[in-house]
Amino acid sequence: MSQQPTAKYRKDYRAPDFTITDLNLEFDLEPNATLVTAVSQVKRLNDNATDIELDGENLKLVRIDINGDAWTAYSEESGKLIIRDVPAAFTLTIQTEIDPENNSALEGLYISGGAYCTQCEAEGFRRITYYLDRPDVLARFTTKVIADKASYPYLLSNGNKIASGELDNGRHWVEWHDPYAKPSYLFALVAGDFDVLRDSFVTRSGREVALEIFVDKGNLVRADHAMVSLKNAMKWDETRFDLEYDLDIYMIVAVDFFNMGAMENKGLNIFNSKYVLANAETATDADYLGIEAVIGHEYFHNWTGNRVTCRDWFQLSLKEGLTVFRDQEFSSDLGSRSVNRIENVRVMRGPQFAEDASPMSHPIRPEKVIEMNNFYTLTVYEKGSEVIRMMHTILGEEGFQKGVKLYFERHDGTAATCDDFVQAMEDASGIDLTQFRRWYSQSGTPVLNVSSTYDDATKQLALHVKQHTPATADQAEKLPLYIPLDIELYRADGSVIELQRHGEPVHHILAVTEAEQTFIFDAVDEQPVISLLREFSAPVKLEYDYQDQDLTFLLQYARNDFARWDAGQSLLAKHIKANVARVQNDEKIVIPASVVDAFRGVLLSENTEPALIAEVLKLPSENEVAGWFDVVDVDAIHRVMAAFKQQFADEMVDELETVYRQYTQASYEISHKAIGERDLRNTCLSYLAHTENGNDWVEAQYRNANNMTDTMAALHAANAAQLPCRESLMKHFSDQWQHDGLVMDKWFVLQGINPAEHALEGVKAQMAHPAFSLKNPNRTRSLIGAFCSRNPVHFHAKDGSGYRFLKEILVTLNESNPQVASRLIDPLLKLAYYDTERQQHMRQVLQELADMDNLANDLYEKVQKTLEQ
Ligand code: B3K
Ligand code: ZN
Repeated sequence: MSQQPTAKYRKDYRAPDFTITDLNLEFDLEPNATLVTAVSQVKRLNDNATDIELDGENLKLVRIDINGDAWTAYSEESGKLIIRDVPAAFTLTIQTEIDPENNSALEGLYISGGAYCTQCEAEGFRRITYYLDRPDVLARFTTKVIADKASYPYLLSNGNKIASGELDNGRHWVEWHDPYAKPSYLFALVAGDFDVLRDSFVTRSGREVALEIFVDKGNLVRADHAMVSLKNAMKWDETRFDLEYDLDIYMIVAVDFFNMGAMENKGLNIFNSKYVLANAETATDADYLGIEAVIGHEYFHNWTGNRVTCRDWFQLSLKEGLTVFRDQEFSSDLGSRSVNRIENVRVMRGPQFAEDASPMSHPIRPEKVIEMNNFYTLTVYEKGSEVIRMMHTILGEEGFQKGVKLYFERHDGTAATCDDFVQAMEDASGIDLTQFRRWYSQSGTPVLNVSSTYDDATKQLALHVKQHTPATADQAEKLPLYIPLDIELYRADGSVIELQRHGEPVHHILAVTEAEQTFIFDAVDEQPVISLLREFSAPVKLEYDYQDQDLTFLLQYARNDFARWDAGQSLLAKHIKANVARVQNDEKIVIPASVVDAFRGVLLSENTEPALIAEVLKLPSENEVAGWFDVVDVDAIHRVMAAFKQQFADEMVDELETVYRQYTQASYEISHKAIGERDLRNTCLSYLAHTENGNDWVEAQYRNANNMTDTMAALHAANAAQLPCRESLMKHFSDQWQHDGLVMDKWFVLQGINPAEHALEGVKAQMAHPAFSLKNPNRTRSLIGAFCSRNPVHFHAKDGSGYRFLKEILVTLNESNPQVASRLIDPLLKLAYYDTERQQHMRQVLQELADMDNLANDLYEKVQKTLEQ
């Protein structure tokens, strides 16, 4: 390892010595030599400071002026420009030259498909100019963009357009002004030639906002759903959160080369085209829902992120946890609340719990960071949103909204902390959240152990609740948390027993605050069935000794859809775990008929929403199952999950066939009802594929499909069941779509998760496919990412071939795009959960990475933490 990167600690936060109130930027765009002129109005905040330290990376410094005169008292150090002996207030002009064309890291200013675009969060602005690149420096930006008019007719930046003009040699310019002071990470610039979808939105107070979506030429037909989603989001934020948009224009640009989903730059969102483009031929229902969620998410950031931003990057969850909560509520209000909840909980229990048990474990407000890009995690986002959701549960919608109002009253236009948010919630509601704040500082997944005793003589039920959080890689000591525990009691006839104590009603959300606590309920007239952790009221692992008959009862009778699904999951978990043990002891797999019958009951249930039936019938992923074990036996898990699929298919074949036929759809419609029905039908197909006539079912669906959802469901089924038609259908699809990378991503994923013996050879071969490129993050994630993170049996091949393959890819991406590399490496971090032989192979490739002399900080942080374990 060449040089040790330095870590930053939350406790070391210091207010800046200087601030910048106004920034005038000028970009003279050239692919290899863009000239950036940045004129800042600088003000000293700390009287003792004589030198100003600016951040900058990969920049060629052209000149520095202070108040119009050349300034020579400066030095350039790695990542810094230190200007000495500066006055208390001054105009600072810095000119730098950058090379967007060779910027393969996709951070700062780069070129995607012939258009210039930017990505500045978290610390990309320093690749554009030397600046105080930290979120607590808020300036008003004016940006002038100059470029060749024929190639780049659209020149965009944040705020409102204030001027434009023509220059000699075919160049033109446009100037933008953003009246809202913002940190540099929210800056954006786009220059290119696009098709534009235009619309408008009239806000509640009657202001008209122009809406513009910029897409690659020819893609206009795929932008409608994004526009509808945007208008829905604007309306929803007014209705539910009382928040209105604040500029005259809102622009979204879709680009093909993008490291993540999208970016909330003020007034000019830049999106991965995956989250903009959709029509029936090219996008699945999941894509449609993903677009709605991400368009909503970025729009909601305008208040939670942009109007109130983060004081420092340790506070990232202030904007991300809150905004994820808001986008989840948006999707739930527009679609099915229970299905949304189920999907979010799957992410928590699968990959988030795994992250919290890995060497990268961190609280939702991290304490120590080497590479900030490594902390855009499921913990900060999804667990962060669960923490907001718990406050919502504790305060109720009304109390929560009062808290949000107070938060904006206090902090609009400033950079705030997570604690500021909790304080507003506390002050608005009068509820003491002192202990609750530990959710911000404590990492790891708490375990909630519940047992119950029922006294038939006194008609009392006692719930004994114990909580503990196992030590994590980053933190040994854990304290009891404030855990809202949502419960319900049922009689054998399915009716609900009201909770009461000493004749008074008791709220169904219990406040668990101690390491051990007992809750007693009176007048419980019979031994009840207890529904626990309803709605996943806290991000914890629940332990309760459920009998099969309690779970089948809840699966059938619980009044709450989420609780029904959850009972089905617990029933599966019990029998999956037992069978993994059987396989390991060379015993036969046993799935009792009563378990299959319980699921058959749901499949045939007439008063259950089809979307919910589909969710109930989906088996947990092999990754989620892996998370239940201290030592993961990928092969045993795979065999058990295959056996469940096969037995469910064999024993329910008639019912699956009936339901599959029942939901045949004549035309394609994007409504939540139609999406749910398709999901059920395609879930049936995923089982039917494993039955005698599987090949016919799947092939017929593929041939008859009039939309991408049904096409992909057929391909998925053919791939998963390794049907004879797989080969020809895959070829047909690739011939049809090889010109379209976004569509081909779906096909690359199937190659990645191919269960066939030769999966790795297939993946390697597909890297030569004309539609594949390691330079494109979407392609890389689809093929390589799917293989490494969603094909456990082959990635974890005993001979270490999967690990060595990933290492080779990481060595390449380490130089070209370390952010993408750092996402791909995650499966290797879970090394401690595998057998000695696999651990040795994993350790070896990690060591080889550690020994590289140019390892990027992104990978360094993860490799080092894992090897240190
Ligand atoms: N705020 C951006 C994520 C930036 C990631 C930087 N590596 C998108 C979002 O969360 O909305
Ligand atoms: Zn976000």
